[in-house]
Amino acid sequence: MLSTVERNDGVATSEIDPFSRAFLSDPYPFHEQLREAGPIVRLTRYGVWAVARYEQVHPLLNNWQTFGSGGGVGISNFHKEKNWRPPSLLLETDPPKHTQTRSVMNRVLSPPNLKKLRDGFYQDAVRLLDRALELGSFDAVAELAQPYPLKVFPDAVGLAPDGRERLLAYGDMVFNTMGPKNEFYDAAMSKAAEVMPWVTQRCERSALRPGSLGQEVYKAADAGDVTHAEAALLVRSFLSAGVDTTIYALGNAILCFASNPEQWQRLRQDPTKVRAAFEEIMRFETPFQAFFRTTTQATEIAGVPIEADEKIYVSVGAANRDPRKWDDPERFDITRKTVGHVGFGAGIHACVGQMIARIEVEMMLTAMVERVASIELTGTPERLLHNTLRATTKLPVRMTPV
Ligand code: QZP
Repeated sequence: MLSTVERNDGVATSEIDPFSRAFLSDPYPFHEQLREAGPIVRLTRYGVWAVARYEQVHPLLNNWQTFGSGGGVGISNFHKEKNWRPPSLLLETDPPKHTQTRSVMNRVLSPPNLKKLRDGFYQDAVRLLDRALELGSFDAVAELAQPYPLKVFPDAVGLAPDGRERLLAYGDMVFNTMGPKNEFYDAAMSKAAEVMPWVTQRCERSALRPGSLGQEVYKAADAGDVTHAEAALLVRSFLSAGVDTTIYALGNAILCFASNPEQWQRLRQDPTKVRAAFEEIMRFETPFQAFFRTTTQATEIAGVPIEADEKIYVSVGAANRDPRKWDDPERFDITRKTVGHVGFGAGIHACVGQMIARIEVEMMLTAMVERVASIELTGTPERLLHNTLRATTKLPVRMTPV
């Protein structure tokens, strides 16, 4: 039994290991223990701090001055240990550099640029869904959740069709290495030698289709907003951030509806709720569950003194189910008010791709609402064990056409 105890200075400590198999296979009881232990908890297993209550998570994300990203957003501290890849100019960077790169990405991902993608996304969703519906019973991960983002997103970025399965291996590296050097970390990195040269090559300007989002980043470099070398790294951010996250969000979406059939019927009765439903999915089954910040100076949280250059585990997954913030948080309810959920983060690092993610999921859910009368599970879903992502790897369902 893991213990959560108070130190003699009144600070809560816990032996919980957020990267253990037990935690990752069912995080929610552990989230509760972390939230209940106190507003900030020392994780003795790793010598890091943890916040899991909404009341601490949200303001922390809005204070980049004290809770920096330049030390990396995984458990390893880039100030003390070199990372396996050059740091991201967005995710793992603080202002003023971050302000510059973020404004380039904001412009590339502007509403008019994204609007152009909607119809194509919808058509790809319909094509994949119609094929799946012919099967009747199928694995919703293999038929929908995985192939759809893997098609539409790299298309939008401007990648050629070949070799895209490497993006999955790459995403696995990016996200599993935010955890400690455990079995998941090692398994992900075993593919590095094969994958990294490919990723680097695909970020080059010459590899990107004219008119694509990737080319837009290089145009910003032509305009002098970033260097051409930085543009390549910003394209890498697309490939790092935009594949696994949406695949798993979509898998979680289908799982939520398969397990809550009355919610699917509600959505069918009012298809204008597709957007709202996705926000509830992001709250209820947050795909990217937790990340770290590094203190840039000595500070305090809820009266607990924290030294400079300390790692803090920030559980957005736990904050999104904090009963102090949400009524009946364990209930999946597409009609609830989800404003304030931290599934896309918050503050200056809030997901820059959230609008494209929303369009992807919205187009698939819309195609489904039009075509699918009911969704039932025909077997037990298989959960992914992963250092930072919560997802399903197998989702056997039957979808009955309207
Ligand atoms: C991953 C990068 C959920 C986020 C941590 C996803 C993410 C965002 C950016 C990058 C990677 O810039 O490499």
